[in-house]
Amino acid sequence: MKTLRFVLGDQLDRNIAALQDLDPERDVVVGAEVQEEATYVKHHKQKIVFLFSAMRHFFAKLAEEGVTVEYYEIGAHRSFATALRAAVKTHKPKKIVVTEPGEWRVLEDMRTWHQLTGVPVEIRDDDRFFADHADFRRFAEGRKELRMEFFYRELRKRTGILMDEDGKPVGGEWNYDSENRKSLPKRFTVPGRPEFPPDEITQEVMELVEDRFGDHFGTLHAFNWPVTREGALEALDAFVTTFLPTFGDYQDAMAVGEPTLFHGLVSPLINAGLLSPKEVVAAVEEAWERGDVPLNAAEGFIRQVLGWREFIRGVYWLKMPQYRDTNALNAKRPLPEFYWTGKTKMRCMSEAIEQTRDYAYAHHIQRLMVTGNFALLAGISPEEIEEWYLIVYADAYEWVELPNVHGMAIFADGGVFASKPYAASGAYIDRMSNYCRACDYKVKVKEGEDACPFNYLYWNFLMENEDRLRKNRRVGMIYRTLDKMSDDKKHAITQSSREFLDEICGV
Ligand code: FAD
Ligand code: DLZ
Ligand code: SF4
Repeated sequence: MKTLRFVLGDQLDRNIAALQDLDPERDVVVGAEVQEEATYVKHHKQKIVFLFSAMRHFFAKLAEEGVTVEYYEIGAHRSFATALRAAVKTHKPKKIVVTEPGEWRVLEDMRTWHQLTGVPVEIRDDDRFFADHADFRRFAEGRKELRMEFFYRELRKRTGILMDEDGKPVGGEWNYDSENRKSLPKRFTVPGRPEFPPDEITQEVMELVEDRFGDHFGTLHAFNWPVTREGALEALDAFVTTFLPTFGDYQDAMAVGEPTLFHGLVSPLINAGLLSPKEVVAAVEEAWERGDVPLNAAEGFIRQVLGWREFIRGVYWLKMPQYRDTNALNAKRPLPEFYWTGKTKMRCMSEAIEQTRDYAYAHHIQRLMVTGNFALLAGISPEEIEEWYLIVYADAYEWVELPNVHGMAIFADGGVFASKPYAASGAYIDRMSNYCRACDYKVKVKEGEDACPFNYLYWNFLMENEDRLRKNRRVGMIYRTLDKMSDDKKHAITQSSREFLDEICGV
């Protein structure tokens, strides 16, 4: 029976569910660059170049294998649905097979494809993940609070990853988080990354992206993402060999002019299918078994992929579609213009935003404790800040972006999985970076013109959200400090916050 297998741009894995029983003699594999996907938000130019180029390489390789490929370049079709209809008309398949998409919006669309084409559509589970939806539902059932740590332990036990033979976690602890928070020494060097100069295909895509999506955020001059399976494996190998040994210690650190430090830079590659999360975790575990990397590095990294990545996906599919509509802290301020330009005197913010513009990348602590923390403290509307995160990173897809922003960074879900908002004053950023030494603001000053805005916005946030947060067990302590503050000091905080927010947001 002739089957049409539709593979999306973030499913570029030769073993993706929809291709597992591919009959190269009879079937046709379809891929499509479509206007709707490229513009439903105005993705960073690097994200589109990365994905279109990776798609073109992936489908060309399938064709080299002798598979019949129908690949539509951008311009041919507006949407997945129109591309699919055209492919059905040309190839007249008896059946369509797809892998479930990463986003709710696309799943809803997919569910109409049978009616649209008149051909039965089989939607297969995406088995690239360690856990499926049922696993997470079972985990969540009956729990008042969802915590990553417990899901992570379940997956460790089930997979045997970093487990002793007697069923105990290696090293005796489940989690070495407390050994992942060193600040950087005064002098340190970050090794060079492998280079992936744009080949002919990537160059062509770069031109068309400038031409068609020239008004999108971001620059292309520093584009250095691998766009093939071979390139992705080279990047993984370089990470494990050169960066992973130091990753554990400095996972939460930040430094001026150092956009990537010792991080993996693998999320766009994993999310698009060029690397499988299972092989990435295996490579890291093997490096630890060989004695090449310390346990705090291996566990710290594996916790991110086996723990956070799986857990975040679970939350997304458990809670969607209502999840994105909550606004627990009633945050309404518009996104300040400097999120697009980087033009702000706050050095931590300008560093994070400018590197995001140039590399479509910022690491976790920059996303959470700099741009995310600022949005939380300033009360930026969830819709606006979520769209920003979905636009600006090469790894951004709603399934992973939304819980990270809505739940973790801005607490708009009211604490579905975070026990308290990740709110922090300038002292945290000062401890974890050298940004403050290079900033026009003074991190030790609490209010007034020279004061670090994170300082007064922190207390202002607690005052603005007192009704909601005072009863939170983990925040309650901080309110006791606030209770001891003089009225004059509180007034000065409110005044500084009002003037600052008025200037940057207009409210
Ligand atoms: P490393 O620091 O080397 O970490 C290793 C891997 O762990 C990552 O590649 C990623 O696959 C996984 N990982 C780590 N933390 C998380 C997490 N919280 N959720 C899911 N996976 C995680 N990640 C995305 O892939 N797409 C997003 O759109 C995204 N948006 C985020 C928004 C906010 C506000 C925050 C706080 C985090 C977000 N993350 C997102 C998670 C994390 O910041 C990125 O995965 C990470 O920075 C990618 O860089 P890396 O590969 O160098 O990661
Ligand atoms: C992100 C993206 C972009 C920019 N363009 C395409 C595209 O043209 N064709 C495609 O198949 N996929 C694209 N993607 C990825 C999809 O948006 C992604 O598959 C869905 O969001 C589901 O995760
Ligand atoms: Fe950021 Fe405040 Fe430090 Fe400046 S002083 S870098 S605004 S935390």
